[in-house]
Amino acid sequence: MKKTLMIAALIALPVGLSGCHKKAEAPAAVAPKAEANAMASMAMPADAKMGKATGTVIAVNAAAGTITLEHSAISAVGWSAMTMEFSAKPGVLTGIAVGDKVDFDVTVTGSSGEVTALKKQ
Ligand SMILES: [Cu+2]
Repeated sequence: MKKTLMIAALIALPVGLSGCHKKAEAPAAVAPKAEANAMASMAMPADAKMGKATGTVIAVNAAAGTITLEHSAISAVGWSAMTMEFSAKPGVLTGIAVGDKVDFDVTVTGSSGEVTALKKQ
């Protein structure tokens, strides 16, 4: 019994990581299969999805490899428009400054996104 509880806690851990796209109706860590299918349109932690969007650069941290973007809706990953921080692939932040309007590609895993390509408009 104790072992089962520990496994459940380990499974639940990644789901609890911070992310701006956490939804109020977030699924339980272990959802019944039928319920999981019904939620196929939601971003699931194990599913990496790719999307494209436009945005305005709010902040750049080249040392940390992060960029904050006020981005448009990204329908491919089910995100609405908002301002959030992304991690960025090495190199994509070169020449990018606060205030730039950009087109970017993003890979979303769970509730976090990584900018894989970025180009000024
Ligand atoms: Cu966002």
